[in-house]
Amino acid sequence: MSPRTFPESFVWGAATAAYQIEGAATEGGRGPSIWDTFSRTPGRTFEGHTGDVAADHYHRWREDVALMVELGLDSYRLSISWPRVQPGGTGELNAEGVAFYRELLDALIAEGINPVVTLYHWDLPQELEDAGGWTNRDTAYAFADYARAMARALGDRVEVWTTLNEPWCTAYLGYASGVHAPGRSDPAAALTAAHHLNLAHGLAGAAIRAELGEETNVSITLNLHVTRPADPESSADLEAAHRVNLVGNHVFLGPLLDGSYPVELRELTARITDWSFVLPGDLGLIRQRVDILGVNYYSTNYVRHRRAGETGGGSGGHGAGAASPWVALDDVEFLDPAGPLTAMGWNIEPEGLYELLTALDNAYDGLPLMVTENGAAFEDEVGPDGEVDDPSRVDYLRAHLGAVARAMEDGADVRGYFVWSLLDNFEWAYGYAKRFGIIRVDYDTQQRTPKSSARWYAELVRTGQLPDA
Ligand code: GBH
Repeated sequence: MSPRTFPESFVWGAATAAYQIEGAATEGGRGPSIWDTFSRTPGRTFEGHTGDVAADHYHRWREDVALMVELGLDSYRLSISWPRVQPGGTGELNAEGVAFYRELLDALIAEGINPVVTLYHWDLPQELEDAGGWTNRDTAYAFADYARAMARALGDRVEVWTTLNEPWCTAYLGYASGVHAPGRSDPAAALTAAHHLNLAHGLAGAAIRAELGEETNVSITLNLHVTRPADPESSADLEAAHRVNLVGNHVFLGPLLDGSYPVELRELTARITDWSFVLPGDLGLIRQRVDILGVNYYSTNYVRHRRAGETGGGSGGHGAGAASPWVALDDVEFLDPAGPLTAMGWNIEPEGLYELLTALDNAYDGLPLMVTENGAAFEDEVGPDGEVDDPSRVDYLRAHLGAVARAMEDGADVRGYFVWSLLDNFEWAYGYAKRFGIIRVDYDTQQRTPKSSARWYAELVRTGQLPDA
């Protein structure tokens, strides 16, 4: 097969998130976030790791921008730490925090690197959590105020605003399984949070456009689940996969793009909630024009319907002992992943990305898409001269970019691709034990070393040609 050529306009990028790389948790006037609280609570993260120092990007951002220049990136996807720019989540901005992002964005733009800015990548100001967090409707309004303030402060520097990163994780991992901050396990709270996140997106999109003009690009990034029935012949397993789609995907896609929550979703979850948190007018507020839908993709799920009398089964990667994030799906069993796995234990299925992109293109007729995260953790080994050769990561990226190229050939309007991640970083509950970077970070010295995947990616960015293996 000949190499595939991406269009000239295709955006090549890399992504990070504030809490995962910045460190400086108590510096520059930053307030505490739910991830500070969560990671400092014994037993919540691997060996008690926190983002206190992380990759020290707050102090080393100039060096990190220089690395992006070396890679030749068109774009950099970063997130703003809400508690760094507005410590309590409401009220006065912290000028020092705003200045940090202004300087960073200016440096990127000066190098011709376009910033894609996410306003919320999970680090809610702790004060808002103390008032109920995402279960409190007021949080959605606070988020819109924060979004408006950022549009005002940084608007001329940002081409695409992304409201939320993966509200699935915020709602279900934060409030149902509790493996993410704030660590609650309450299915009703998770569904309430999901709605308030949708509302927050809608209100924020409107606020950004009120501030910067109707034509301003607003996006949201979702981690949509590609779910397969264990037995494709079994109608019960097919129904199980369908329910995962409702609870995992359509709870967001429905209100964002169709203007409603599916009736089936409301029925499925009726034992948990009466959905009275959806107030008249909310669905109109949520359905704003989505200029680009961000898609984060890592892996697929296999599910089967638990037959009567059965209990137990695989943990499906939720973590042994943890509550399930999948509310209202007690009779859906997530199979333990099989086949080639990454260091996260996630299966490697590039075809899932092809299916996801083409399905979105078909369902939403030409909706512009952007792969805002894709990448993998592997057990990187450091060679005798400090070099890191990571052929598994190169294979992963090549295969997934092949899937993106095929989806584009079949008509999907995919505008760009962001590798997760630019740097090794704080992998949430896994702390520093898992490394997703194309650039290695030595956490003792904070030295950065581009891995062989970084050199491979730089060549791809330069040529726009995806080579065969
Ligand atoms: C992304 O989350 C995050 O945006 C990023 O910050 C993070 O570092 C990166 O990926 C790598 O983890 O519960 O059975 O559905 C991805 C989170 C990973 C959540 C796959 C769902 C499947 C397990 N998703 N996971 S399941």
